[in-house]
Formats: sequence, structure tokens, C-alpha cells
Amino acid sequence: MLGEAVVDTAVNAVQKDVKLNKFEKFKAVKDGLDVKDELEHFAEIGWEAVDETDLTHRLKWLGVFFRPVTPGKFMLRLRMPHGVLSSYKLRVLAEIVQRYGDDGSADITTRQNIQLRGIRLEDIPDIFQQLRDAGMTSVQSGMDNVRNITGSPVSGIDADELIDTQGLVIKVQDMITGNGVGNYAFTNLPRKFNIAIEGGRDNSIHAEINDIAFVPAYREGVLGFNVLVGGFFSAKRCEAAIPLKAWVPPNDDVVELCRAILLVYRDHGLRANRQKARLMWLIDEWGLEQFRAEVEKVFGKPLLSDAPEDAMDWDKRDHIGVYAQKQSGLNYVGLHVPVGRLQAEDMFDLARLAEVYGSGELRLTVEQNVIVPNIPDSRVETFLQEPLLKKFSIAPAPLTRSLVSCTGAQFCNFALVETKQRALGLARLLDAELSLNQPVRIHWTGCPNSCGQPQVADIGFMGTKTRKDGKTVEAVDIYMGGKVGKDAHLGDRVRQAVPCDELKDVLKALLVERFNAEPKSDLSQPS
Ligand code: SRM
Ligand code: SF4
Repeated sequence: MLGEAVVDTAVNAVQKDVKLNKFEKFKAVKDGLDVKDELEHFAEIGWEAVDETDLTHRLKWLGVFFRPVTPGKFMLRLRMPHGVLSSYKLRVLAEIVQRYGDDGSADITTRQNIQLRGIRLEDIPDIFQQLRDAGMTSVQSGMDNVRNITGSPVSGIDADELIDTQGLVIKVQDMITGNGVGNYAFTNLPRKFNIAIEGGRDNSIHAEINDIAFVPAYREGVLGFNVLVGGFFSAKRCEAAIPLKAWVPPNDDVVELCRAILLVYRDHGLRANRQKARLMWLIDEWGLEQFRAEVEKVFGKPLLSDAPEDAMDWDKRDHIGVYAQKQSGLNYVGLHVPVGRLQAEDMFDLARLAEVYGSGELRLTVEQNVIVPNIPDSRVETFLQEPLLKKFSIAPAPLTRSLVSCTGAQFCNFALVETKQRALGLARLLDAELSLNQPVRIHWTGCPNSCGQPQVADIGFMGTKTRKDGKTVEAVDIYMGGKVGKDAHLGDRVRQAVPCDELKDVLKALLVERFNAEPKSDLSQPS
């Protein structure tokens, strides 16, 4: 844990900066984390009476998001390090959303995490107690904090994995959040911050789009991690992470290097213009060599040079279906959750399946799906007969299978278009009309913030508006060429402002021309 002295340094660094943006100003007045002591009071006075900055900004430090689209019904963003959770935890979350009836639901996010919907502010003190009792936290999951830390969803069960990263991810989260209770050392970063620790061969978590990514690499025969820095997406600029030219062994050096980079970012990151505040902007300003040298100073010992190449040499897997684990006689089964949306009864059912057939554990993927691990060979067939697998299939059609979508207009006030239902409707329609011999990864994002990562997709859609027949209508910019897995790189925008009502024909043509889709010969024939 960091001492008071370091925290003071951060505050001074912020206060010395003369040109602060409005977010920096309100953070300087009161730290976002401070609202943790006011929750009972907020619950008593009701959300309408809460100070506006506390309501719309500071509560996000606790993972509580006011939704202007559904005032009074909040979103609660958890932390699910490595996307691993127990049936017990999932049941607690199911009970929380169940009490909100039709307003209550949950989403699996593009960072292997869970967000709950329909939450009432007056229930937050009670809900936080339930989370604490179940060993969960939502602290520092929004605004200028480190987001959920991602890792391979099959860590520890994948026969081909290089490093089991689960323990490391938890240690890094505990360092950043003060073991889940909140840590003022890292609650005033210049901007949001993403960390990923990959231990598999297939770059399962899009390492390249994180502010810090650890990727497996052999250095002089020893397995550890090459370190990448500065990856991010924003409305203004998208960059893949670049090598820090450093290698660390898979031990506490990972935690200490995260700490060092975060301290350098916190104390020197740019705070004048919020559109130019992510880590890469600091690396640009200083140059990589200076950035690396400053990090090394805080790290407290020389950084080793990087390994000549990383060890991610596989195409990316989606984990949907039945797979043998490295533990003989056990299997993991990946279920497809359409656009990540869960209802309370789905969550109860998933918890039951994990207990009855597996070990009670569940895993989440950045494709917004669920994995049930540790199912014995003898139980797989019965598991596959469970009614929930009709909804959460192990063999979805190719377009539906690889679909990812951000929240969109249903709950997000940044959204320029509705995403989840439109994405699913279109995928299902074209799955019915076209034969494809490969999945096509389609990602939807409702605005240029890129939460749905259209730049990593085969085909990405980014919400926008356009004029058609004298009216403003919902439209998308189209991205193509995102490559994932080994040699990942970002896709580019290839078309602008295609009205959504023309999208079916446009997408169909793209699938035929570029992905060898063929019209199904007779749509009236049952398949
Ligand atoms: Fe995001 C803001 C949802 C992953 C880039 N993102 C938001 C907010 C909080 C805006 C808001 O207050 O309404 C959205 C909440 C909507 C809601 O009600 O759900 C939101 N982001 C999401 C999620 C839920 C999308 C999803 O459906 O899965 C993802 C939650 C991840 C998590 O568990 O923490 C989510 N957001 C991402 C990603 C993808 C990733 O991390 O791999 C990105 C791009 C990568 C990156 O950050 O570099 C992303 N979100 C943004 C940005 C642009 C950041 C920037 O530097 O400009 C914003 C806007 C902002 O921060 O100002 C944003
Ligand atoms: Fe909201 Fe835009 Fe993020 Fe989608 S991409 S969740 S619309 S901020």
C-alpha cells in the first residue's frame, strides 16, 4: 500500500497545473472516492436532491452510474478481475436485479465484467453490504480510474496456456483498489486506464488496445511478459499499444511495474485537455525513452530489455462450444449470450448449471459470453440438454456467434443509435438468408467512444447520424480489417454515414463480396 507522502505528491502535482479542465477542477475540490462516506445520506435524501457533480460524476468512482436516459434507475458496474466469478456471486447479483422487476437486467461487458441495471440509489448501501459479504466490489470502476483488469478466460484450464495469470490480475487489482475498499493513491488519474495481462497463446483479450498490456514472451529461455503501453480508443484518436521495450518475469514485478506506470501517469499525465489525456499522449510528449526512464526510476531497479518476439502465435479463439481442459476428464463449455444481455432468471440458471455440472465457477469473455468450466466427461451430454442452452447456445449461427455490441441508446446518453437489438436483429436476419463457412466478427458501437471496439472487428459499425430525405436519421460508419490474435492490428473506416435502414443490403453485399457468403438456395426449406 502507498503511504500518505505519495498521495500528497499527486495532489500537489495536480494543483500546480494551472490549466485544468473542468473535470480536474471538480476532482481538486473533492475526490470522487469521498462519496463513499455519503451513501447513507444520499439514500435518505433521494437522487433528485444529490449535488449534481456527485450524482453525475463522483458516484462513478464507486461504480454507480446515473443514467440520464432512465433517471432514478442507475447502472452499477462491478469489478470482475479476469472475468472469473463463482455461482454464489452470480446468485447475489441475480437477487439484486431481480428486485427491480422489468427494470432489472445485467450486461456482460467488453472488459469481461458485469453491469447491473435498474438500481435504485436508496438501495445502494444495502447492495454494497451484499457485495462486500460476497467478496465483490465495484470501486474505482468508472471515470478516472483503472477499469476491470482482463486476462484469458481459460486461464488455468487451457492445456496450451503459457502462464496462469489469475493470481497476478487479482494482485494488481488489490494494489490499485486497496483490496477492494478504495485507494486514494489511484483515484485521481488524468483519465481512464486499461490493463490486460495475457497468459494464453491467442491474445484472447485484445492486449493491443490497453494502456498497459503484458503479453507472454520467452527471454533467454525464461517465460515472462513483454510489456506494451499506450493503447487506447477515443473519439479523437485510436492507437494500438507500443512496446515499452521491457520484459518482466511473471511475479510481483508485474504488480510493481503497473504501480510505477500508474504513478508516472498520475503525476505527469496531461490534464489540460481531456481529449488529450490518455497515457499515449504523455508518451508522445516525452518520447518513449524518457517515459521508460521515468518509469524505471519509480520501479526502483533497471528494467530488463524486451524479448525479441512475443509467444502469442495462435489465431484468436471464441471459446464457444465444448473443449477438453488441461485437467484430464474435465471440460469447459462456452455458451453464447446474445449481445451479453442477462435477465435475473438467466443468472440464477447459470449459477445452478455451474454448481450442478461444474465446480461452481464461471468465466466471462470480452466477447460478452460465459464459460462454465470443470464439467466431467460423464456430465457433458446431460449438460448440453439443459433448456438454458436453447437460449445460450453452444452452436450459434456464424454472424450471431461473433456479434459484440456496446450498450447503445437504450441506456447510454452518448449513443447516437440503438445498438444491441438492432445488431442482433440484423445478424439473425442475415444468418437466415446467407450461408457462411466461417464466423464473421461484427462489432457494434453506438458512438465514437468505441466501447464496442469496432476497430478490432472484421466488420465494425459505429453509430452516427446522417440526413436522408430531409430528415436526420440513425446511421453508421463502417470499419473493416481489424485483425485479432497473433499479429493483431486495428481496422480502418471504409464507409461513412450509411443510414441504418439501408444497412441490411449493404452488409449482405459485403458478406457476399468479402467473406464468400452465399445466399441460401431455398429459404422456405426447413434447415
Ligand atoms: Fe466505455 C464511456 C460503456 C468498454 C471507451 N463506456 C462509457 C460510458 C460509461 C458512458 C456513460 O457514462 O454512459 C458507457 C456506459 C453505458 C452503459 O450504461 O452501459 C460505457 N464501455 C462501456 C461498456 C459497458 C460497453 C459494453 O457494452 O460492453 C464497457 C464496459 C467495460 C468495463 O467493464 O469497464 C466499455 N469503453 C469500453 C472500451 C473497450 C475496452 O476497454 O476494451 C473502450 C475503448 C477502449 C479504451 O477505453 O481505450 C471504451 N467508454 C470509452 C470512452 C472513450 C475513452 C476516451 O479516452 O475518450 C468513454 C467516454 C469517456 O471516458 O469519456 C466511455
Ligand atoms: Fe455509450 Fe458510446 Fe460507449 Fe456505446 S460506445 S456504450 S454509445 S459511450
